[in-house]
Amino acid sequence: MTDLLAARHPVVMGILNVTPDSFSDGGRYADVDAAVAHARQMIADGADLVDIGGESTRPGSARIDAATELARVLPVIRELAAAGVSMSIDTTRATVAAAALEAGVSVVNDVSGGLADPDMARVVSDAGCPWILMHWRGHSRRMGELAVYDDVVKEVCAELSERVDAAVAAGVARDRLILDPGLGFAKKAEHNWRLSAHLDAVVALGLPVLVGASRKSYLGRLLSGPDGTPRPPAERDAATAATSLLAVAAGAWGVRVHEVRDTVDAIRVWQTVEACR
Ligand code: PMM
Repeated sequence: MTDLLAARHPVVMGILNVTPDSFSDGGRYADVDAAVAHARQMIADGADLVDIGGESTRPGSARIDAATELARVLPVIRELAAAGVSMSIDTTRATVAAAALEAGVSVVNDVSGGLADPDMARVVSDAGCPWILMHWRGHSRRMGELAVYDDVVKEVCAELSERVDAAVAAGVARDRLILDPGLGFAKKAEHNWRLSAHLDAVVALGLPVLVGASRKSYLGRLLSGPDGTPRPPAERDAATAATSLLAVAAGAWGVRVHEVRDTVDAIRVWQTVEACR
């Protein structure tokens, strides 16, 4: 997994939500066999790692307890570890991260950037694993009211830098950190678009940057039909591939997507054109 950070990029992370209620794939992979089969398909489609989440972060969603989160993710992690699949754990809880690392996960994807659980830095520094710090202002219930910015790009960069400083102060090696602007988290559509347009500012912070636009509601709104109905999540994959490719072209280290093949294909086209320059 060290290789993943040092060498190969762009990295494509396939999303596996083993939740009954995630906005796009909630309920589809709650069963272990279905989850494992989908993870294997994403790897076959070109994913470099599978991001496993047991708690929905959908705006407005209620929290579950750690035992429920663990009961959802651990059986899937164990099976995928046995199959040699690279995985990250999408959690804000240190206990869940520690158990997932123990079970075979090699990256911690923390949408709270270390803010939700003061123990997370210790778990990550003990493991020496990569830690994705996403820009976050509060749990899903309060996300809407926190989407207030004068200059979203500057503020996201400043708040991410604070999280990096806190992680390093807590003993985590800087070269283990990956940043994520947190599209859709305490952000309105206009904030997401501005962050996409100015991703170079996040990249300029000097750490690998992951971008997760996949199927998010602002894409659905962009693609609304004539009656104003947002395009449903499963029909946002072309827009996801376009947004992900723009991120990679702007210097992102990796992208997090539900439908892996479209994005992998788009990246291959881009790489081929780049190789001709
Ligand atoms: N988005 C979601 C969940 N986890 N993790 C990172 N690092 N970045 C994201 O943008 C992100 C995430 C919400 O989307 P989902 O419900 O489809 O997983």
